[in-house]
Amino acid sequence: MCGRIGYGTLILVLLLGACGGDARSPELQTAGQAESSTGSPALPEAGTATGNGTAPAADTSLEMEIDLPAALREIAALQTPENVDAEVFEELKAELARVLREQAAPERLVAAASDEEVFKPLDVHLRVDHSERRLRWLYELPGDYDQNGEVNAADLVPLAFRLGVKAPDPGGDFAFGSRERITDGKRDGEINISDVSPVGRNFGRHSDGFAVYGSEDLQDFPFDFSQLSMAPLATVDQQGIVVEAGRQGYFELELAGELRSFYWVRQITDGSPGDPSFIAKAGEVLSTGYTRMPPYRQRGTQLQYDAGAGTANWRYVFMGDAQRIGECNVSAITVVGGTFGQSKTDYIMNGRSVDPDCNRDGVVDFEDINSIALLLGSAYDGYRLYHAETDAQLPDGYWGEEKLQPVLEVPFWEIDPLGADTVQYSAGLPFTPASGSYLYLRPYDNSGELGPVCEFVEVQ
Ligand SMILES: [Ca+2]
Ligand SMILES: [Ca+2]
Ligand SMILES: [Ca+2]
Repeated sequence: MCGRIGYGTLILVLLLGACGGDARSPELQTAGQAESSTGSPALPEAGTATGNGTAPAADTSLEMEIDLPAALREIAALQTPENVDAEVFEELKAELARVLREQAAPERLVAAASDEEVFKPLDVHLRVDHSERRLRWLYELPGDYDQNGEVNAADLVPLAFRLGVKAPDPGGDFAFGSRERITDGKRDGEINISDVSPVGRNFGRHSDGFAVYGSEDLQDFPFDFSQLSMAPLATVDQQGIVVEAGRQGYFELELAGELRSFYWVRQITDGSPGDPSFIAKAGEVLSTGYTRMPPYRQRGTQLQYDAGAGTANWRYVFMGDAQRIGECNVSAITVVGGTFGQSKTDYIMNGRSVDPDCNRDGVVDFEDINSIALLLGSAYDGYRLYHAETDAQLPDGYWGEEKLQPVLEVPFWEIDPLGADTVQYSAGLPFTPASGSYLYLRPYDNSGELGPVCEFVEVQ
């Protein structure tokens, strides 16, 4: 649990991306609830793989029964692939047999419990594209080097082909989406005999697929990894994997219905859903094309039309921009650290208006760090104000393509957040909007990106 923390911990957790990212969570009982509340396909019953319905996910891997003689026969029967040195391949086979034998010894189980090679939640590089209504993420099951959804002796073959390959940066990692990333099971930037170990540790494990979750409310994400999760929007079968030659496999889901700000997935292995992935960011999975614009709706602007003054008024809202500087960067945590444990949204710090309650739950705490981690690197340059005469002119949903021309464009820096504890915009409208028409704001970026609509407001 997070609880009270020191400032140094704040930084560490920010870098990890989520509070308690390594925590194990006995969430297996969520499956039945998910089914009853939405009618979504049920996750498989808990504990079917191990007969232990309450064990945390990490422990189930240790309790998985391996038929050692059968596994050793399978390894022995494995033929040396073409173009692989027979001696080297025998060495890999011997190493796998050794890892499995060692693992089968009961006294090794305790040591293995803390072993990093055992299955744990992975960065599946989840990416969302709202305009194309598409969610994409990468496949990985440690030890499943041939990406067929099962860890077994045959996974030595792709390992043998890539022995000796090193990541471009010494000590660095292989790139997301590369086949080498999958094969470097130990995640040390080099493919070598020690990468046999994840095959042994996870021998016999299956990936059944993924459960996909989405919400408009960041509070629904189980940041402490111990809460029961909400019902999945969809489940994606392992058979849906797309594997292109020489690449890490990926999954793609077409997003049906109303789009959400926040998406995450959980891998289902041997009938049990694992910990949630990181929340989806914008951009493509298989390229580096990221957008600066946060893909999450920035709600709570309290946009209003003041008929007497002829102005549109709203407050600046950018979750994660605790400093109110138009972008979310690492120094935002200084604001959270400086107001930690307090319970309002707006503060004056060093004479400036700041906004440390990044997740809008009325208290400044650890979860606000998660919001900052989520939005790190995003920025926008200001707001565009739009006017729709009828609801038929409104964009389709909050992420809909914009067909109207903006009425106003208000750069962020037009308001200096000095002093006032809430950053308020007030902009004169060049016309009088009719009663029953609509006003709405969208954040924009000078590179041409337009963010999701904050809210639609009907003129009274
Ligand atoms: Ca495999
Ligand atoms: Ca390695
Ligand atoms: Ca908060």
